Amino acid sequence: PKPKTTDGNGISNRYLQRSNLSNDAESIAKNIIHHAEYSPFFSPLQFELQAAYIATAQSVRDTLIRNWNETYRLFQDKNPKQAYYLSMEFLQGRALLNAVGNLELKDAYAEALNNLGYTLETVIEKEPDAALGNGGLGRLASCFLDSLATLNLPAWGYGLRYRYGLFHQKITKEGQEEVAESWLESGNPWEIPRLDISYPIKFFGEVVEGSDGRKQWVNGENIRAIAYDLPIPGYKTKNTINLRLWSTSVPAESFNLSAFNAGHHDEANQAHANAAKICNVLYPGDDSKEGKILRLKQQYTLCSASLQDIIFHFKERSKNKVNWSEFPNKVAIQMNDTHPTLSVPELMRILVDLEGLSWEEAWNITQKTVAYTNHTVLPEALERWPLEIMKKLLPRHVEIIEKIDEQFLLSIVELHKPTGFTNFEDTLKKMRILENVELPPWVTSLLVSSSESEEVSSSEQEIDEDATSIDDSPKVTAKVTKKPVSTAPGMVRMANLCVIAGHTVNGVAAIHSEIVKNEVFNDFYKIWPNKFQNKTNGVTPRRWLYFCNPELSKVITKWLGSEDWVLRTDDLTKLRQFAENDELQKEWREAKRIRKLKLAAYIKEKTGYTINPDALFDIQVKRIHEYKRQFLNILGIVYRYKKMKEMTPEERRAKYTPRVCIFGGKAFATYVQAKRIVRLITDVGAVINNDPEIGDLLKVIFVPDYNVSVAEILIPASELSEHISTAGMEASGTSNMKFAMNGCVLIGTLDGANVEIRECVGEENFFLFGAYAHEIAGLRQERREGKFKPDPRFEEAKAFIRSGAFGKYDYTELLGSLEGNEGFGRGDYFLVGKDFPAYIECQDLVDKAYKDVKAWTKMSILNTAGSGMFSSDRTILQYANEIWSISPLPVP
Ligand code: B1N
Repeated sequence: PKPKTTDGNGISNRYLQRSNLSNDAESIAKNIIHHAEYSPFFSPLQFELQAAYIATAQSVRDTLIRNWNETYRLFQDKNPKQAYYLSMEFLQGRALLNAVGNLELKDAYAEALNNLGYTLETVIEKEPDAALGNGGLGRLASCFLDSLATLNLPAWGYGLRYRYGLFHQKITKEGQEEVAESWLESGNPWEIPRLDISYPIKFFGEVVEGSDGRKQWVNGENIRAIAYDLPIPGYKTKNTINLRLWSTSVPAESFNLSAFNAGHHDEANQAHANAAKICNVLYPGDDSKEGKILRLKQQYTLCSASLQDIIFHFKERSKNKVNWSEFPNKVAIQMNDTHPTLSVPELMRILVDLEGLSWEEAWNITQKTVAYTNHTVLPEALERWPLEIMKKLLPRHVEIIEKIDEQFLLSIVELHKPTGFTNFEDTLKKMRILENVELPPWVTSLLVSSSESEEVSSSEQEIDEDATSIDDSPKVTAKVTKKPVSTAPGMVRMANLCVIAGHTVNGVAAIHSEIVKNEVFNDFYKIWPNKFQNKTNGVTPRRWLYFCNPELSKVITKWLGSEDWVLRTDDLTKLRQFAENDELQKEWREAKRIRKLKLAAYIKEKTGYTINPDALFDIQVKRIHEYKRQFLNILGIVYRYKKMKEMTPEERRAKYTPRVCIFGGKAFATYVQAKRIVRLITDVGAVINNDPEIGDLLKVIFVPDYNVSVAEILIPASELSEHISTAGMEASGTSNMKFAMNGCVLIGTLDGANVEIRECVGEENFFLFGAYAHEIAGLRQERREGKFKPDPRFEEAKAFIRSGAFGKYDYTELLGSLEGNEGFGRGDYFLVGKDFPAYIECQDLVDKAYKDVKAWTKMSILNTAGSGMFSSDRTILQYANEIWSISPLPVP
């Protein structure tokens, strides 16, 4: 395919210059009205709020498109090395405030809209979140795009354009209910459909050998991926990069007109329906075989379309002098977790089968091009796909993966020749890409001949030499023992493929990267120590402080004397010298209070509960997961409530600080235990919030449908935030960084980025509790041996729930997960019982600390002051320099 460029190259400069856009409020107002009239989304001549939002967005988009085109043209001309960030998720949130903020047009747009009878704030509220992600991994990708554009780096993002995103969460009396997210229903003014940029994608079919000896993948199901571009503006720069999202369809000719006319309507539509469903939702259920096929189709669509596009640009920029060995000098591909792993066999397929390179050349290029970021150490989250399913769907890719696997075995065998192969089999089996697949005979023979003590059974058989597909594998002539074929199905371990193919593997926080090296991928680390890096996550200070918390930002700017901190967050440390200054402290509290009032109003609107704005706002927002331990939080609240009920009103007031405990987050639709935790939180809230004895001393709120926009309301208003995962299980966390930036004090375990945050903000400004990562395995072992003695306070909290104090719902199954040693339930795998006493004692310290207003404000200021290193600008500079080797290319 030869898609045309859409950068305006074909348009005469004379006319391009005439379309210059003016930035004064009057011209902007005219432009908004122009769009309302001439690019309507709705009924004609309307300018109610919805139409005003769309027209405003279209007007901002004009500037974005101009900047996008200039950036694109510069990249095309200068042909720098470019990074491509492939991700299944991008959690962009809303675009309007971010765009006018980055373009420094916020005041002009506010004035223009005032002249048209609206406020910018109300118009902003009309935009639905682009919810193309589920959590931290997706939001990280979006923060990275903001930083890439801001730092003028040549880079693009690639993802999928899901019609319904993940899901919209409703909170009812029964807990969480999922409904389809309708973010595209009223149109998306930010996206630019590139109907001329589309690529063919194939599934199923077979592999044949062409007359030239090259493998050809033929027949099967054929669809097309169509490009939709979202312009990503940088802050205070013209550079505007691209997030290219793929949508799936089939050409009109695939519509079976004769079947349709014969009344077979569904059959006629089948090809289109099959293609369209690929982009319906993010993470469709994958328990069924159909579900697995759909997920693999999604992953392959992302990888294949993006690679075809990357290669198209490489060729176009090479100007007919394509030199494939230059490819890694022009292209860096980052795989955001294992979801884009198929990029590896797809790049190999294109280079070998379509471009005619040798296997060795292609492998060399691929390895130098791709890099892998690991985001989790949870074994169940490390992707494995059934070999059989993959073979049917992607027959050629499986051949390629098998060959990569065998080449890998060969290289490991070579490496170990000097030391011999005793006890080597298990290591090999653990490291290779294929699981539950017999080792090639030439490997088995090596292993047998090296271990003299091993008995050769009677089931000896001759190995067929031709059975080895690998060209340069040792010829096997010896008689070897054929092990019984395992009954477990063959699997492809995506992470192992990523580690083997990638030139770099990185974790996302210091402690996580150590676990990646020393535990999860230790066998690989031992042979390739230089492959492994750390890139501690970061968040964009534009969206997560400057735009979402304008009051606090103003105070910071005033005390630092300039706004430079928005780009140089290390400057925030200069706040330290004023941390005890009464005037700053007063301004700081006033700024925070404005945001607390806004949150209180939001909570009233969404849940009906009235909260006291002077109470301590204690927030835990993140996906609901047992390892994140929302359960520990709510059990602590249950215990607190019980103790309060046992006291006189005077005792209560003396001991406790008024608190509003706020939760938010989605549980995966099929994750039953997580959904029970949501139910428990809402049940507990329903009782406590209506208990007149308790009043404003304690409130428990579950904010429905947590997303980027909700986070922008919650985080600026927070005073205490909870990051209380079982140590070693949270790879990094990124909301912890946002909270700290907004002057929120953290309570947490020594896990993920908490470790580095605590170092940066100072130990005395962080409420630390709980077991350490290195103790966890031992604690679980103790538990298995029946040695764990639960604290009576923990037993009391659980018994209170069991007593029915929070309604009729049967919590046996949920509470059961905390019991037993490993048999019944899960033997408290996440060590809630172990950390419970330390947690509630730490919370008592928080109560005391909050009563000292001055000391608390100081802690708050020092959190912001120490948060500078958690800007994604810092993270992205490290990726640019240490993984991608790309350099800034600013648009003049
Ligand atoms: O990635 C974030 C980290 O800050 C979080 O600690 C980490 O939990 C998160 C499979 C994931 N890791 N793995 C996922 C998401 C979807 C899926 O299907 C895994 N998300 C994370 C950014 O580094």
